Amino acid sequence: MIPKLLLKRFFRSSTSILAKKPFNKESTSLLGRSSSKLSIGIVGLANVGKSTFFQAITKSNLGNPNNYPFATIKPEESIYPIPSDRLKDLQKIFQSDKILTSYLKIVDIAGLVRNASKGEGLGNQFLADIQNTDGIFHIVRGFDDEEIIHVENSINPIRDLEIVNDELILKDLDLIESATMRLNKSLKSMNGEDRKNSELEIEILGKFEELFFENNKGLINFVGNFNNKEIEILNKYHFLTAKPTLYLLNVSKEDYLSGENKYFDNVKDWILENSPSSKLLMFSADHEHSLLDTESESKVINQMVSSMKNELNLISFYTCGPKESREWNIKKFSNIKTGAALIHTDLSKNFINVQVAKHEELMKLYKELNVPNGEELSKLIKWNKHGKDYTIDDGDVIIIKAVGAKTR
Ligand SMILES: Nc1nc2c(ncn2[C@@H]2O[C@H](COP(=O)(O)OP(=O)(O)OP(=O)(O)O)[C@@H](O)[C@H]2O)c(=O)[nH]1
Ligand SMILES: [Mg+2]
Repeated sequence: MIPKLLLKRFFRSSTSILAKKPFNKESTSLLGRSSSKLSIGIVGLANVGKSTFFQAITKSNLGNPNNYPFATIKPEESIYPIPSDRLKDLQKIFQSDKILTSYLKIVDIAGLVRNASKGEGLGNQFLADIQNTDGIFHIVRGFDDEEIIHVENSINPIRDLEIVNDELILKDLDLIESATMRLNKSLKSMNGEDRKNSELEIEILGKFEELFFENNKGLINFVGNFNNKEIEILNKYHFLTAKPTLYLLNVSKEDYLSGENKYFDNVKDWILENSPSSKLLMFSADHEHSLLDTESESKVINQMVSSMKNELNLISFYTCGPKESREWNIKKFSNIKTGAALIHTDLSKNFINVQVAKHEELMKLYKELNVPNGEELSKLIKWNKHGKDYTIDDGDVIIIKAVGAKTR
């Protein structure tokens, strides 16, 4: 398996497999888990500033920043409450006592080294830790500092990107190989529909494997061309390279504040070539860490999180009343009963109908009429009533009516 990939690397084909075998594009399935409680793993080579970043983003003392590789062993988790201007608006409109933000779970993961998939460094365990997350913040070292050990003994972000990319691909190839073996074994005792399904699964896994060999790129790059069945298989195996990834170049304070870094353009070009659907942001773990004790919101961290929320296909809806205004995250295209279940299972079970107003319309009306509060406003606006098949839209403010209960 591994030599084949490396061989392909030397003879990297310029013609993509997609050009030869177009996929059947009819996709409506979304990549990733349908849960709204998603987690983002911080991934990168050992000792590049992952834990420093983790502490900064979660404003916690968890994690274990230290100037030696493999300071982090077990994954550490913390919650990042997502700041929301919409919530602040809604609190004003509905005169809510408090606001409750939505959040993302952030996970600090042990560092990778070259040949991690073959057991080097901390071995294979943290590749499994990455597998358990829904998205990746991929941290790349872009600061020079002789005091800070680099596991490859020099600063070269492109080499580092290639190492991590290869290790994630190799892990996915392992997953494909073991799944294919397992499926082939069980085929012997199968017939009918089950057999057909397993054969199709083996075929799709083979297609994924070929994509790796032909392109040496993560599966996320091909998602737009996959059909529903292929997305289903992609989701079933939690492939590492199918996770939405945001690349974060960790630079010195000075570079961050001046907005210039000598590695940035090359890193951007590498991402364009190898993961064109991913974004790159420059930040300084050191700088963000030094803001830990201040109240100030970090613009770059907010940018990272909202970008990731987007990549994860999450949208937000709101429940508002005098007690609280609350933001809920949910996967795009979810229906109202799924949304109701997030609030309370009974609301979903006993659902009667939902009344919906849009945040933007509420805000417009609020400004135009200059009415003092939401109770008055709710008499003036038209709440649109919908049944159980309603698809939640980003920015919906909702009131659910259920047998024996009502939100707000
Ligand atoms: N100069 C400088 N040092 C940094 C920066 N970010 C992190 N460091 C230092 O780099 C060392 C490693 O940081 P960590 O946050 O522990 O790195 P890590 O990626 O979590 O490391 P492992 O868990 O061992 O993989 C620490 O001594 C940090 O203080 C930075 O932006 N500039
Ligand atoms: Mg660490």
